[in-house]
Parts: sequence; structure tokens; C-alpha cells
Amino acid sequence: MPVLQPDSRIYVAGHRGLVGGAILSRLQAAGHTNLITRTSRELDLRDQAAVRDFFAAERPQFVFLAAAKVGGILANSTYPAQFLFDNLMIAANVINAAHEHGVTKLLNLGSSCIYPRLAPQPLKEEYLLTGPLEDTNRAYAVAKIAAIELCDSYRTQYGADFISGMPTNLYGPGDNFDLKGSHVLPALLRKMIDAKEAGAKTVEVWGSGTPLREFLYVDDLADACLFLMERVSEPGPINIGTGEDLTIRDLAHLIADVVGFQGDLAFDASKPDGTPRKLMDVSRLAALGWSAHTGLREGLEKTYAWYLAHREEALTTR
Ligand code: GFB
Repeated sequence: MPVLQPDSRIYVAGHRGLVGGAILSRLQAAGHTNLITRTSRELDLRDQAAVRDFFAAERPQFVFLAAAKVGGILANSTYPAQFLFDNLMIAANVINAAHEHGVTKLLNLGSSCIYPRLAPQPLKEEYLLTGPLEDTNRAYAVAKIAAIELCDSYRTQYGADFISGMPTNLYGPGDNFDLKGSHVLPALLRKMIDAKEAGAKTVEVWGSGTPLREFLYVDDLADACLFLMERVSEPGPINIGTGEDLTIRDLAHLIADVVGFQGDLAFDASKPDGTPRKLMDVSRLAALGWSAHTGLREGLEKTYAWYLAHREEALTTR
């Protein structure tokens, strides 16, 4: 199994995003000095020729594929063409260039929304492609499933050591706090902070509040990514989560408690609920020796503190 050396040439694709940023920090903290990054302005990963040239020039040995067009339920349902096209192109270009330029190992990152909408819970890896997907993120999910298939096909045909980690819903410092594009956790955190500061009496929560979601703190994910890179070499998705979920209503109450917002919640039934539940079965990763360690309240408190300290950056970089 290839091991990351302090001077290994490691490319983190998507280092400006929530996931890539956490992976980069984790690698720096572990003493890795030969880290390769490009902003999307410097390198458009949808551009095949540019990606090929980049790999030819930089010759990375390890690749963390954390670059993606991502967003919450509204962004996914409003821009399906972009979510499908951008993510297909990014995955195809990076995975193919990694093969052509002899990358030792690549970790492709996906999402729990790859599993069928009504799959049994918790979601086992083998449920992939056993039923219809959730409508609100079908385009994104199809691109992420294609990326897993690419990794597996390059493994089958060429012996490439490309693996796929599937994180549950993520959150943490560096998240997207734009209310139209963000996921539920940063959205509610921001709305409650704003409401508390403005003395508002209610905060709007989309949907019915009954869907269940699982949340993983992004530094735990970064830790899992390094673990997978060094210990796992097998086809198919590998779930990364906490194994615990809660309703959106309970999440809203927990965030209100952390923030100190004492008003009411107003549920907006005109907004979609999305999939009723997507709890990861994390027994495979647990059997390999990894489990999450940041509790939801602790992670929320850290994210809240980060947001307060970096509000301008959080609201202007997107
Ligand atoms: O996090 P979220 O946008 O995405 O929404 P998904 C989760 C749930 O929270 C839905 C509700 O039931 C939303 O209706 N919700 C309540 C809110 N208030 C809000 C709010 O203010 N903002 C948002 N965004 N939601 C995404 C997929 O699904 O999850 C992606 O679209 C990806 O493809 C990602 O898989 C992890 O969990 O429903």
C-alpha cells in the first residue's frame, strides 16, 4: 500500500472549498511539504487540455479529488445542467489525466446522495444502483456515480489504484453561507445569528422539518481521507459518516441553542424536503479502524466561532 511521504508530490484538487481546504490543512499539519494546488481561475478542471498539461508539468504522485460543483437542495434543483456537466467533466478529466501521468493513488470524493432515494437505512455501500435517485439532486448524483465507475473501470482495465470515499452531509469552517446556494446547517446557523442580532422573532426553516440528516465535521472527513489514502485499496464507494442522524427540526433547535436564538421556527412548506433520510452505514470504515470523533454540538460551536471571526470572508468569497 503506497504511503504518503513528507516530500510526496500531493495534488489537492479543490483546495479552496470546504473539503479540499480541510484536507490541505490536515496534510500541512502532518508535515507534508510538497503540496500542489491551483485555484479554479488558474486551472479550469473542466478543460481537458489544461488538465493534461497541468499533470504533465506537475507530475503529482497522490491526488485528493475534492473539486466539485456543490450546493444545497435549492442550488441542486435550480442548476442541474451545471451540476451534471461540471462534475462529469472534472471527474473525467482528472481521473484520466491521473492515469495517463502515472499517479500512484487517487482518492475520489462523492456524496451520500448517490444512493437510491428510498434505500433501506442505514445505507450500505452495496445499495448503489439498486433503485431510483432523489429528484432534487439526481443530476449531481449521476455525475458522482460516474466518477466512482471511472475509478473502478481504470482499476479493472489498467490496475490504477483509484478509490472513492462517500462522505455524508459535511459542515465546518470554510463552508458556504450563501443562503441560496448553501446546505441546511450553514444556512440555519447564519439565519439564527442574523435573527438574534436583529432581534427578529422568527427564523424560516425550509420544508417540513421531518427529513433526517447526518452531519460530519469537515476536519473529521479530512482525517478519514488521509486514512483511506494510506490504508484502503478497493473498488466501489466507502461510506464516511458518523452513523447518527437527527431531524431538520432538531437540528434547528440545536443551532438555536448554540447561537442563543430564542425566537420561533417558521416552517416553509413551499420549499422541498428532499430525500426523507440518508444515514450512512459506516461499519466498513469502522472495521478498517476509523471513526468520527467530533460531536455535532462541538462541531457546531467551532463552526459558529469560525463564522463570527471570518464573517466577511465567509460572505464575500462566493
Ligand atoms: O442541506 P440541504 O440543502 O440538502 O437540505 P440535502 C437538507 C434539508 O434541510 C432539506 C432543509 O429538507 C431542506 O429543505 N432546510 C431547512 C434547508 N432550512 C433550510 C435552509 O435554510 N437551507 C437549506 N439548504 N436547506 C443535498 C444535495 O441534499 O445534500 C446534494 O442536494 C448533496 O446533492 C448534499 O448530496 C450533501 O441534504 O437535501
